[in-house]
Amino acid sequence: MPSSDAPESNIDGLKELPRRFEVDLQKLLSSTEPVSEQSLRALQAEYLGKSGQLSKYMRSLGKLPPAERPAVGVVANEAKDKIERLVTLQLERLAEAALAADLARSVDVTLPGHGRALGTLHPLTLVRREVEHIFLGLGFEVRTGPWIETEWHNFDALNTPADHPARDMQDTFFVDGGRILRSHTSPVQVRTMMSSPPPIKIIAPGNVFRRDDDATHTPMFPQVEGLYVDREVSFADLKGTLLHFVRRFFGAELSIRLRPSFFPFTEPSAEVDAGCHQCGGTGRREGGVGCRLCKGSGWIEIGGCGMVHPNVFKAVGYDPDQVSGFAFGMGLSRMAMLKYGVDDLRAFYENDVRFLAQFR
Ligand code: 2NL
Repeated sequence: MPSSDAPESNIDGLKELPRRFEVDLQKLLSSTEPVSEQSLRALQAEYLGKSGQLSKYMRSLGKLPPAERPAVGVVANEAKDKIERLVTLQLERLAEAALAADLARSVDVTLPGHGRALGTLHPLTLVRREVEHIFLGLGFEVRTGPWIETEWHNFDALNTPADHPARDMQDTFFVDGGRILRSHTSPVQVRTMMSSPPPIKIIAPGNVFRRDDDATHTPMFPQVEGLYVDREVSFADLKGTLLHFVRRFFGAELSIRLRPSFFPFTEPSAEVDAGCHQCGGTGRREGGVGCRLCKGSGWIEIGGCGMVHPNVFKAVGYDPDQVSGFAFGMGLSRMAMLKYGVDDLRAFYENDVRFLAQFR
């Protein structure tokens, strides 16, 4: 806020300049807004800047008789020095005030720190680890293998003929080079049997791929299969193993039910049901309403199983007259839905942290 109009080229006006600056400075300091380095510099520029007041005096210097010019120059320099000293003084005060405010801040060192929020394991990972843990306790080893497989390891070795519908383009993903995305983890067991002699006692957890995509199917889903091959392995061994697993995984009171079924790679074959955890196997909710989860049946299907087909043993070079074995397979997302009471499969694949953070 310069306090006058275009200055005269007179020495008195020039001498007045620092005092006028001081008046403006006082106005700035007493204004309600806090003084900043920026506002001080702006005021300084009004006086000493290129188009500031001092420059206007200097431009009119040329109109003076040459003899008077040096004296005016001296006054101009004094005015400039005075204003600069005033600005510097205020800047120093600003810095001191900032430091004092900083030092006056009190810090409560007893407050708790800002801990880092830890991530959580995905529910499907938790379920896979739990399944692995239970079978490790029964003497099974965990084996994994490639997602991209040959048709032979995924189908032919598993007694699944070339004209079987599962081998159709509609059902299986075919990739370049005549390979496929494995449709189950059975090829892991096939590879294990081909590379080592019996006995074999393994589970094969991992992702598998099928051309399905709707409310109850995703094109990729995690599975776990198990295989036990030795002399005289029986269907009773299979039942005992599955019952032990279901009771450790879902609850000690539950039973299992095996229903006759068909798989090309097992004979006989069965679907595995576990007692429904929602209604305790009764099929009814409170008030007599039918249980929504098991649709009133009291049973939930968790997978399939059977005795390894002799043709599978022949394909991997085992003698079906010397060994027998059982195998089973289950979908891990289904197991996770049942265990945690999740009613939509897609929740596992949407990566919504509000959902995922519940599994701590
Ligand atoms: C299901 C059914 C099953 C197998 C998988 C198998 C593996 C070999 C030999 C024989 Cl190497 N069988 N696996 C057997 C029966 C059922 O899975 O519903 N899975 C989700």
